[in-house]
Amino acid sequence: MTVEKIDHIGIAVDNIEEWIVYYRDTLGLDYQGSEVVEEQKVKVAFLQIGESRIELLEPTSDDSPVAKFLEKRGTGIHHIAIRVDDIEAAIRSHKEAGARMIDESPRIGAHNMRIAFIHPKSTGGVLMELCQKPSDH
Ligand code: CMX
Repeated sequence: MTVEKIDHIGIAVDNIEEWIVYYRDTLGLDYQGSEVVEEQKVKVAFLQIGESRIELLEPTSDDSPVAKFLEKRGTGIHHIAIRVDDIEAAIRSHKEAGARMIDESPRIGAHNMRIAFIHPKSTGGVLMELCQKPSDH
């Protein structure tokens, strides 16, 4: 299993359209579009930064994990996504090492990526997402 790169950094915001203006027009990142990820109850916007991306996240309902995060902590870095070439192997090695997986098998996230979250208690306080491109399996 190869760890390829930081795929994206997720930033929780209360109003995605407002924050796209900053990241696209002021910071100058390339805005790649937005989509709703129903299963995760979020709307996401991706902005390219070198070989990585910023993912803005806005909750689509009050019971979204991002709504809970905003309520407790306010806007800010929500998660870091690590791109791997074999997500099943990455999940397996985490479980063997005793890490707490939120997802024990991959789910489908934005851009049809295969994703699995690792609990912040097992990573030093940062919510981590493992992700794999759909074409890699
Ligand atoms: N980063 C760091 N710590 C976090 C966190 C985050 N994003 N979210 C929660 N925590 C911490 C809390 O501060 C809390 O810590 P303490 O116990 O020290 O107070 C602990 O984790 C538990 O938090 P909680 O508020 O009680 O929330 P839950 O246990 O209900 O849920 C979590 C936490 C991480 C399991 C849940 O948010 C989750 O399943 N997240 C993964 C799914 C997700 O976030 N989806 C949206 C992104 C979609 C996408 O990118 O496609």
